[in-house]
Amino acid sequence: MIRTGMAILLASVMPLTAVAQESGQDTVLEIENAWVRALPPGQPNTAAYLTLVNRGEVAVVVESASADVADKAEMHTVRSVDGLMRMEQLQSLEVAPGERLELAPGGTHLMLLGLETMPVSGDEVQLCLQLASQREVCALADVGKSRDSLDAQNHQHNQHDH
Ligand SMILES: [Cu+2]
Repeated sequence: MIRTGMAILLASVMPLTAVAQESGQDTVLEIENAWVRALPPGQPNTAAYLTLVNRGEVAVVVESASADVADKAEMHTVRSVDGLMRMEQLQSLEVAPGERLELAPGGTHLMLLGLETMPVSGDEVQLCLQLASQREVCALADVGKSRDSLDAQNHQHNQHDH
């Protein structure tokens, strides 16, 4: 009898929990300006950059990343060690409420490791971030040699449309 009671209680509680997560804090993490650097063909790894925007009221923690073109993606930052710039893997990345966190060349980035083939300009790469809350946020990243070259391309496209 007690077990039956428990089962009914759980069944009635679980849907409520699911709804609370749906409208929860993590749907407010947005990815902007995602791009992947096109390196010469044959290189096994490259880097991806993006801006994370937390539009919520609580901190969002990114625990891992993935990309559809790479075996794995790591979060890296660049630190100066004895005058040399070294890449260092980050276990997590926290975005404070209201914060815009820019991952850009020379600083924090996503490292795409074990590429099947190097993406080329014009390709799109899907990047996904796995959050501490078990949610995942994904975005399509443009591929180019630099952010400037991508902006120039987009500008040309816009002019062409007119
Ligand atoms: Cu790196």
